[in-house]
Amino acid sequence: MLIALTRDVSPAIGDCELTHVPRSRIDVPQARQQHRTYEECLVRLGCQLLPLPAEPSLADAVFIEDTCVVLDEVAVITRPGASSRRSETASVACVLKEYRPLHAIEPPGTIDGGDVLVHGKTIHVGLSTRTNPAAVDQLRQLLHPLGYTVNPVTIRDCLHLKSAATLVAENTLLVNRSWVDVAVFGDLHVIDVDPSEPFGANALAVSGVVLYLEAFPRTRQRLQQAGIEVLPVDLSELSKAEGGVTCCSVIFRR
Ligand code: CIR
Repeated sequence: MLIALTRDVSPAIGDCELTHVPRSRIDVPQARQQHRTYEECLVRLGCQLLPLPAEPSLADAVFIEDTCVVLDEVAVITRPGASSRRSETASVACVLKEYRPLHAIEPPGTIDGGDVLVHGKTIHVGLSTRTNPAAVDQLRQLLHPLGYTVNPVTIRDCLHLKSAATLVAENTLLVNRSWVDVAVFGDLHVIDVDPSEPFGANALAVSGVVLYLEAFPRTRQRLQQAGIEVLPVDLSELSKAEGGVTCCSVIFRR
């Protein structure tokens, strides 16, 4: 059984952090509706929803992926790179302690879950404006005894590693090569985003289906041509806050 941890959209989302997109007005009721539809998709794909209430004063709290890394053996509570987001983790730790032994990244480490790409026992970690080498070292010390290899990855011109690359099948990555060098992933099979859709590398594979933004039809076609089943979802309002499909949930085995 898969659990999908989510958090409702904050009424303050208009004050979100922005790095690579210009600020534009976010329609909060519409963002909420799109988020609910996203949650319904996760339920359709077999997840049991674990929804947290909105954090009225934490603009970015809907992007719950950034607060933790949940593995089969343990959960690691992150220390988000944006100081405005650090208070998001307490409520997540409270819930996750019921499911996993907890660890936490300590200062001076900073890391966002959006930079953490888990592939079996290999954990690729993007060195971004949010994630620093101190956090990578801590992650390695915590997870090496459990048999994980932590691989720091250089990225450029994007927010997180998972803006540049996500897993769409067991050994297949969807990638924007302008933002990450694919050689760092070893011999994984690669599907490139359509050049006209640079933000299209963020996809969420659940139960053999890929949840994917409606906004990127050309890349979606590439996925489908590769035999991948795609479930399109509209998160246009959350995209204005620089969010995608991975960042609105944390999915883990019960
Ligand atoms: C931020 O800048 O932190 C938010 N506005 C967007 C975070 C998106 N997170 C993600 O893709 N993992």
